[in-house]
Amino acid sequence: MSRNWWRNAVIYQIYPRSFVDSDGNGIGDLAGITSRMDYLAGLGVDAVWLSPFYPSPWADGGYDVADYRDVDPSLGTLEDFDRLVAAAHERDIRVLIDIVPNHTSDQHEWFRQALASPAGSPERDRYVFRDGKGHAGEHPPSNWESRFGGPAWTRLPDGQWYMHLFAKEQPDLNWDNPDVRAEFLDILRFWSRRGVDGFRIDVAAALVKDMSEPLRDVVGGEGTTGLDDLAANPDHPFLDRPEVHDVYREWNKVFHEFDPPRIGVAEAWVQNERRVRYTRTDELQQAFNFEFLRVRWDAPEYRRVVQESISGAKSVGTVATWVMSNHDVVRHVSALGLPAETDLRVWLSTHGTHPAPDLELGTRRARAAVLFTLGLPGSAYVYQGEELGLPEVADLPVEVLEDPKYERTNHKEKGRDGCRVPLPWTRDGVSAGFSTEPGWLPQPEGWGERSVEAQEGDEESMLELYRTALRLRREFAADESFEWEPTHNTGDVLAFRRADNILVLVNTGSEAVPLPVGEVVLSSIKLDGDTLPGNSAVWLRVG
Ligand code: TEU
Repeated sequence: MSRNWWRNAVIYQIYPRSFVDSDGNGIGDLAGITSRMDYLAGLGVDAVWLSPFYPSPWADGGYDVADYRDVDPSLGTLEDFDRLVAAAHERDIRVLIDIVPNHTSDQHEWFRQALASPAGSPERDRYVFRDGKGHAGEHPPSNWESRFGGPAWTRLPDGQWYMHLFAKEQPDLNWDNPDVRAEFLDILRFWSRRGVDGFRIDVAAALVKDMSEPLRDVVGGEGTTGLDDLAANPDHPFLDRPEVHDVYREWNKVFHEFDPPRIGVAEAWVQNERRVRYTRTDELQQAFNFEFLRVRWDAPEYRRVVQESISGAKSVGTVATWVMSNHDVVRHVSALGLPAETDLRVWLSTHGTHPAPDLELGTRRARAAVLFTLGLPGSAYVYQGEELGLPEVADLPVEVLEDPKYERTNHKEKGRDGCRVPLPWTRDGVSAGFSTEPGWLPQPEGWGERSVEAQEGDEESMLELYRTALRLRREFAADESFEWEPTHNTGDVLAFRRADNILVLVNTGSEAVPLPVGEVVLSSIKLDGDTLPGNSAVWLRVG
């Protein structure tokens, strides 16, 4: 197995509860994933990344882990996991798993012990406990806020407060505590020995906090864990501390105890120049590049992002990564069908009705987007269902919502359930082939028309476009060269060369532009004549 497989890999994100259900409980599971390994191989992905499948009370979709060395009974067993890995490896598909080191579930053994132990005890020191401010300690120790809304501190009956950057069921670990550090090294070894090829590291930038007393408040009120705060607070008390890199230097050593070395992918919502530090040669291998989620369908913006991402990655010897969707954001078919200035959170709170997304336009752009991102050098991430062109299900009835964001924001934000609706596999059936039962989230009317069955063999379908693009990409992906093509790379058109003879063109404008001379390898739309229509993309073989 090549040691550098990840440098040009297409990595497919599986949200296990919504992929496919093998045992009829309405919840997707590991055996379900194994049963679709041929589908994944046929799609042509190099690796899968599994979102958490560990025992969990599911207060945050499994990102609240109660036991890092097991499988939640509703999703299977460790033996099922081993079978999944074996089935993937037989087909040359690597397996990455999600590791959640910033916080545990409040049902984790350690947190239960902490609750049962007094203030100042070693059990509490594994988490972030503090006395409150005010004369009876009735105020939180600092102004830090939870990412899901409200204070990042919850008070216990004994008067102490504990910190949680996310839901109160997700207490933050104390990364200054040696037990915590040792525990995660051991967890990495546990899964590496089971054959896992790498890890996606949740909230990678927030592990280490500056807890020197008195705790520093974050400057600027609401939403204090975002990127903007890093701009306002470059020396932020809990985001992107320099000390967090020591953690990844230790992890890197563990990765190299295995052959081939395991890899780590940082989920770090920080600016480009800060993010690249996570991928220095003695740390992690990749970091998600979320810039495409922040700028929408605009060639000049994309040009800037591509330029910065590629040169940033190069400066530390790694490759850029490209992300259009994941389990936390509005599905991009919908996002790209909305006016660019739409605030997607506000849009969600209108149940997706205001403004109404133009799904035809969104789909057309999503087809171009996949030729764009798969045409770029580096590693691309595909979120399950985007290959089917699934839109966001923004009108889920509020009773079924599970995302803690909905409650924590007092129903102001509808949350992330709409991109987690179970996949449609067949035209018919109670849950379009996802399960023999209704899925854990309801699928909208007509979901089966977007299924794998409905698209397979249809040349015009999103699924067949992804399959063809993934197959053809292998011709040039290993060659990391990238060059802008100056004569065409202007205005609404992005134009770049790969591997000397592949020219990628993306037209984000609405007007057709002249098509350069070359042989069409693949286009996002049927081409007639010698122009590239608006909102489309093409790969050309040129001299
Ligand atoms: O997300 C981290 C994170 O910061 C997100 O809140 C992100 O900023 C937001 O969703 C963008 O809209 C990770 C996981 O991907 C997410 O599912 C978890 O809820 C979170 O960590 C806590 O573990």
